[in-house]
Amino acid sequence: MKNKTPVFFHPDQLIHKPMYEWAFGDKIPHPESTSRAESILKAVQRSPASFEIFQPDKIPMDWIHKTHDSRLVRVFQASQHLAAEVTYSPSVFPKRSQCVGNPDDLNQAGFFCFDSGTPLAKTTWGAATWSAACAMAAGEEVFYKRKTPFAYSLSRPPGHHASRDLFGGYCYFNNVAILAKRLKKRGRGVILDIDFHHGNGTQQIFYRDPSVLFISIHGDPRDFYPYFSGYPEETGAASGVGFNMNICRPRGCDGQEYKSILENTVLPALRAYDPKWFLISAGFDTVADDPVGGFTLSTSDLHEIGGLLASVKIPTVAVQEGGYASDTLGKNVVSFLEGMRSSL
Ligand code: SP5
Ligand code: ZN
Repeated sequence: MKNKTPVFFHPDQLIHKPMYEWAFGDKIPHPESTSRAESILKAVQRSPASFEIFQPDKIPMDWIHKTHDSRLVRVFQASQHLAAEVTYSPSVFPKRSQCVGNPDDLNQAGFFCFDSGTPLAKTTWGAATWSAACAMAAGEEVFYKRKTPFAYSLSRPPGHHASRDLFGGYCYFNNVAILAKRLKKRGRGVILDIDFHHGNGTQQIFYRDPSVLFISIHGDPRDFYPYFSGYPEETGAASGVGFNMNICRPRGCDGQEYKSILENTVLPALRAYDPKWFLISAGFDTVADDPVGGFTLSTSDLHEIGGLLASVKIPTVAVQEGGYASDTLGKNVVSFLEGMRSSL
């Protein structure tokens, strides 16, 4: 591709600073740090011939409400009343059948959340809405203004673990789902999730929907987060049966195996579906040196993977999800994006 690839980012995404997460009793430094986005930005800025960075416009709340329950949205609004220095991780997660949950009372935030790694803060609302705005702006460029066949949303905080009415997995709003809901008017489409973790939130949102094919490749949930979903038997419900595909691999899956999954399983399914749009939940916690994920992909594997995905020649937006090897994250993202550009 000769034209520059637009990249969307807003500086207020950096005001979100989760400090710690609780991991099975241990308090550990939070992996979803601001340095992740900074690493990506720096790497993108180093290739001015390939990329141009833009700030997104604010998005209407309607777009968020098409994906998320208004009570979940209220939890993040209530978080704006927290003191500036407070980060608040819910640690009581009641059984939903036994109570109602008050979204305006942060003591009850655990009702709307499924893990202890996703803290609330005064800044959550601002960062999460800008993160979603980046995905929407990237979509605007590709699918509405039709200026480019491909754009990248530097979304952070990430989104794919957030479902209609639950936050978790470092995710608040499901950025890729918010864009997909808008694109449904243009016909059917595919969301491919290449983050190391199962995209449980995205799966939930489109589970009964035959007009969105969701495919996720991830670490075996018997051993890896999110544990409770991501199994191959989860194929969709009601008229959505057959339009949800989970492909899981054990620890150690390498680039060669990953690429053969794409060539032999994912790309044929994608082409057969004949989508009008293509969204990639682009997580980079699949690389060997990632401190959270368990696969062993390399930077150059990501380049080839980008090339394979762009070979389908469908207008595409890649939305940033996970990826925690902060020193090399920027390089990995650019390698993937350059791989896509090379076959566009
Ligand atoms: C978007 C995304 O990738 N979310 C992943 C959430 C995974 N949370 C649980 C990870 C387990 C914590 N172990 C971290 C070890 C750090 N050395
Ligand atoms: Zn992940």
